[in-house]
Formats: sequence, structure tokens, C-alpha cells
Amino acid sequence: MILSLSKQIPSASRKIKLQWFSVTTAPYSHGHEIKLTTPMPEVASFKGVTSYTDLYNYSITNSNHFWETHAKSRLKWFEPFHTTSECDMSVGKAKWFLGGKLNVSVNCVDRHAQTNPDKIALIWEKDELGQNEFVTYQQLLEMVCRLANSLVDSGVRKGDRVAIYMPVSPIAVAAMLACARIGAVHSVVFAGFSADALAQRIKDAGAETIITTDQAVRGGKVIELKNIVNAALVQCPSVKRVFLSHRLGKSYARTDKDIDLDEAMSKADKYCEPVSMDSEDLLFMLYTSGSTGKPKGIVHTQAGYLLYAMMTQKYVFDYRDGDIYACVADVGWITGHSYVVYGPLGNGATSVLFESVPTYPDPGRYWNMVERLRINQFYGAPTAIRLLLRYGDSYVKKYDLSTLRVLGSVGEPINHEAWEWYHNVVGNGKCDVVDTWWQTETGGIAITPRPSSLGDVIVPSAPMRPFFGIQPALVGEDGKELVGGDSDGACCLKTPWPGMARTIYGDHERFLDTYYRPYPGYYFSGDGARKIENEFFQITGRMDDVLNISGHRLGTAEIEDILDEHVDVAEAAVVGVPHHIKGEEAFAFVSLKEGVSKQKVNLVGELKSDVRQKVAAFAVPGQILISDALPKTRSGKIMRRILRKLAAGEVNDLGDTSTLADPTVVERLAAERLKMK
Ligand code: 6R9
Repeated sequence: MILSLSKQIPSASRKIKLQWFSVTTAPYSHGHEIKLTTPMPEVASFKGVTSYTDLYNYSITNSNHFWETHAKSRLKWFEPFHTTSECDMSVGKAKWFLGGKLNVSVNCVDRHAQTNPDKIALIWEKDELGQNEFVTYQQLLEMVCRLANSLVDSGVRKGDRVAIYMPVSPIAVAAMLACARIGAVHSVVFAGFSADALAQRIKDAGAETIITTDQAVRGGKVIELKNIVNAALVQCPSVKRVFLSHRLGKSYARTDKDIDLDEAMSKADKYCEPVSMDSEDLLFMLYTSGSTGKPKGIVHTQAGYLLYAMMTQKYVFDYRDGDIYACVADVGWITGHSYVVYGPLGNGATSVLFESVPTYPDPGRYWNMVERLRINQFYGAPTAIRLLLRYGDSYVKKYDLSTLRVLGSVGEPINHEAWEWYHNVVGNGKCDVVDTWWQTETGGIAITPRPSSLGDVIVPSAPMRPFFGIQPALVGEDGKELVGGDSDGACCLKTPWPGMARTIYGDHERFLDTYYRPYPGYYFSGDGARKIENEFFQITGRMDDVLNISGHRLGTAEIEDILDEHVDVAEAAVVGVPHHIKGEEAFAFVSLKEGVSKQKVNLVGELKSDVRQKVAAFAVPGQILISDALPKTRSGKIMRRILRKLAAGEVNDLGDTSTLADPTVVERLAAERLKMK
């Protein structure tokens, strides 16, 4: 999809390019070699650095000195590190700040509670419009300590995995930081995932502890979280305890493993001694989708991750002391980890927690919140922007959004219409729009237009430039880096950075196979990219069987596994199709077992409900085409290329079908496809 957009960018002369850029030049049109304006005190120790270009180059050529200087000045250490990094991209090895001891919760809470106890750490924008809760750093410290002590009192120890299944709330943030305080490894599971998906993640992590909430409420709808946890527990006998916090306080089914979190916290000590952690001890794992059915528990460690989240939050969003910063992501995704919790709190910022949805109670919700809370940075997803722009400008215009300075976009490519609306209507033409490309695996933003308030041009709809320390490379099928021209390649990163993932929990081979072996010497992201005018990066989409539905990553195999389980289904294949709001949607092809009628009543309904129940609502295919067979090569491989064309409705442009075992299958599928909307 983004490809067609990039074609609109004139690739001729600089003059044309500047016209194109003119939407965002003022007041940042100083050209490329501008002096540093954003305070970065560390620059004083980087010899010869006087411009942004110098600084970026320094971060690559003197990577260790660059990061070491920041790690010393920005993190609070119990014991200093002795070696800055031990990394080898050719074998997927990454270690940062070796020998150093620290505690992430101390860095995110204690030190700010000491210097600025009454500063607001969290503003909870609850689902109910106009209801906020404010948590100061001092209060957050007490919450974290009491929660940490509750965990310890019940037997949770350093290295234990703790599953967190909670809505966006201060108590969810405290749960993450409490794990960090005692050295437990948290695994936050997005509270929109089903009982089966939750159980799968609990089992893979070997978690014996769950922290959850009675109910969640989103857009006025109640989700019975505790009952979902109970259903997951049936599959996870090894779980020993379920801590339960209360949101709505409605009734739920109890089990003998339940521990009331409020009660436990009120009895617990209000201070908890932080555990001294090694830089490379596990901080958390977060499950994400790959091209097989089994989600991968991406592992991040302590110091490198935290430093990278902090640096990117500060310099990408031009965060300044006193700003009110809002990232509206759910804490169940990496964006919530790095840009709701660790990055902003590490920097001592005021971070907004958004519990609701963009259209509740009406499509002005975000902007109502921006006005009320006087938000300076707003970080959201293109899917929401696309949805909101359809309701027109009036929901934006009625609010005073003059506090906004930077608007961020994440999760998927932002198309031109959405970018322009975000920039012109939401930002009133005055804010920087930063399209941020990164992944669960990169830990923090890797490619983004403007890594500080340096001032420079911004190309609409492209993440453009690498952040400090990041060196992207476009690599061709032969494993060689593509240089020059506007060619498409695999989006790889060729130098290590502190936020990089360390492994897949329990499966280091899969980690190497997925990220380091496809293009030896490089980290392979799974995305394709190209360079605009041989200068700015633009992402072209996934190169594997991973879908991006409303910014949520999902492997096609995860949906196929569920469809395959249905008694009537012989085989299923899922592909992505473009969708005007979600960006992409799943389209399923299903062949039936012998003797099952294609007309079977409500088969499509049953299949959709299975996916909803067993994966998540966002995974439900928009369309399901039932047939007697799927197109296969003579060696039995399903031809997804053809299915993608069929799904997109391009039935007359199916390309070469000569390698198919039975070409008539495609003809029948094409006829069926034409009958659908
Ligand atoms: C942060 C996050 C990662 C995948 C990534 C890519 C897509 C994210 C993007 C983008 C184009 C952007 N993606 N940001 N594509 N432009 N600005 O979303 O992490 O959930 O792991 O997804 O999302 O395909 O590979 P995660």
C-alpha cells in the first residue's frame, strides 16, 4: 500500500523535492547542516561534533563512546559497568554495559520521587470521559513497593516469570515496575487476547503468577478479564497464584488461587528494597507474531533497553521537562512498554495512560483529552487517524490543541491522506509529524524523521532517518547491500544498538533463524524498504506471512491453525488484503472435508467465532471464501501469490498459473470470489 504512495513523491530535482517538502519546512527549514539546538549535554565530550550529521556519524563510528557516555549520565547505577558492549551481528550476539548493576524501577521511579516527589508521573485518562486519576512519583513509588512486596510475600522471586493481563491503568504500570524491582520477568499479554492465546503465552513462559483485573472497560463495553483468566487457568495447572485488582468491582468467578491485590498491598510494607540486577538480566518478554503459528517471546534486558527507550522518547518527541506526554498505545504492546512506561518514566516525564478508544463517547475523544490535559506530544496509530478523519474536521476544530508540538505515528505505514490530516488538521500545520518505524524486537524507535528538535525537513509518510546508533541497510536477495538507486530491499540493521532484542525466550535457534541467518552480518527486520532519492527510508511492508491489522501484528498461520481445527475444514490459507481503515485485513480461503456441503448453514459464522474466541477479535477474517480445494503446486505447496490476487479481487490478473497441479481449482475460486462483495 505504501508503495503506491511513494510513487507520488517526485523523484526529479531537489527543487521539486523542496516544493513537496514545503508543507513542513517552516520553521525547520535550516537545511541539513544545522547546529544542535536540543540540549544533549553529553555532546560536549564528543570531539568535533557541531551538527546533527556529525552527531549521528559519531554515534556510528564511535558507537561505544556515544552509548557509554549516555549510559553513565542518564542511568543510575549501583555498580558501574566495565565493558560498554560485546556484540557480533554475524552470530546474533548482543550484550551491553557488562558488569553494571542497576534497578530499572529505581531509575523510573525512586530517583524522581527523591528529587521531585509531587511531580505527576501518570495521568490516567479513564474510559469514562472526564474522569482522571493523577499519580505522583511519590505515590507511584509506594504503589510499586507495596505491589513488589505482595509478590515477594507470596513467593515470587528474581527470575520468575509473571504474566500481566490488565487494562491500561496505573496499577498495570505498577505491576510491571514491581516485577522490575524484584527482578521478576514480566510478560504482559494484551487484554484483548482470548483465554487460549493467554494460556499459550503463560505456558511458553512457564509463568506461575498472573496479575489481572476483575473487569476491563473500553468504549463503555465491559470485558470480563477475570473470567477469561479462569478459562486460561484450566489449561495451565502450573499457575500458583492469581493477583486480582479491581476496576469495576462487579462479580466474577473465584478460584482458590486468587489473591486480592488491594488487600495484599494494603498489608504489605510500603518500601521494598530494589534488587540489584545485572545489565544483561532479563527485564521482560513480550510475545509477538512471526510467520509460524507459535508466538515468540521476545526478550529484552535491563540497562540497554531502558537507555534506548529513554533516549528515543526524549529526542524523537523533543520531550522537555514539564511537558505532558501522551502515547495512547495499550501497555500490552511494545509501544506501551517503551513509550507509556519505561521511556517517559525513565526521563521523569508525565505520561498519560489512555484506557479508552478513539471514538468514545464520540470521535473527538483524543482531542478533548489533549485540550483538557494540555498535552504536548501525542503518539498514536495510523488506523485511528484514518478512522477519525472520516468523521470530518469538526471534532478536532472544536478543541484548543495549541499545546501540541509533536505528533507521532507508529505500528504501520501512515498513508498520505492520514498524514496530511494529522499534520494540517490536528497539528494545525504547526507540529512535527514523526512517523516512527520500529518493532518489538528493536526495543525502541529505529527510523524516524527527526531525532531531536534540530530542525529539518520532513517527508510525509516516511520514517526517513535512522536514530542515533542505527544504521539501516537495504539488502538484496543475494545478501549484498543495495547501494544507490530507488531499489527495494530487505530492511536490515547493520550495527548493534542497546535496545536490540537478545533472544526468543526458550528458543535461541529460532531467534537466529529469524533475524540473523537470512542475511548474514545483518539484523533482518522482516520488512521491506526502499530509499527515496537515495536518502530517506520508506518501509514497503512485511516480506513474510505476517499481517498488520490495525497496527497489530499477526501471523497468518495463527489464524489458519484455528480454522484448520474446525471439524468441517480440510485446509485453510489466510492472506492479507488492503483495508481502508485497518490498513490490512485477513481474508481466509477454506476448503472443506469430503461430504461437507459448502452451503452448510452458518459455517462462516462458526469459523469467525472460533477465531474471535481462540485468538482475538482483531484477528477475525473480514471475508471467508469456502471452496472444495486450494490452489497448489505439484509439490503440494499452497500458492499464496494467487490467493493474494484472488482476495484482492484481481481475478483477471492472476499471473502464471502453469505450475499449478490443477488449474481448474483457480477458475472455481475466481468464480466464487466474483460472487462475493
Ligand atoms: C512498534 C511496533 C512491528 C511491525 C514492523 C512493521 C510495522 C511499525 C511502522 C511499521 C511502517 C511504520 N510497522 N511501525 N511499518 N511504518 N512507522 O509496531 O511493533 O508490533 O512489533 O510491529 O509493524 O511491519 O515490522 P510491532
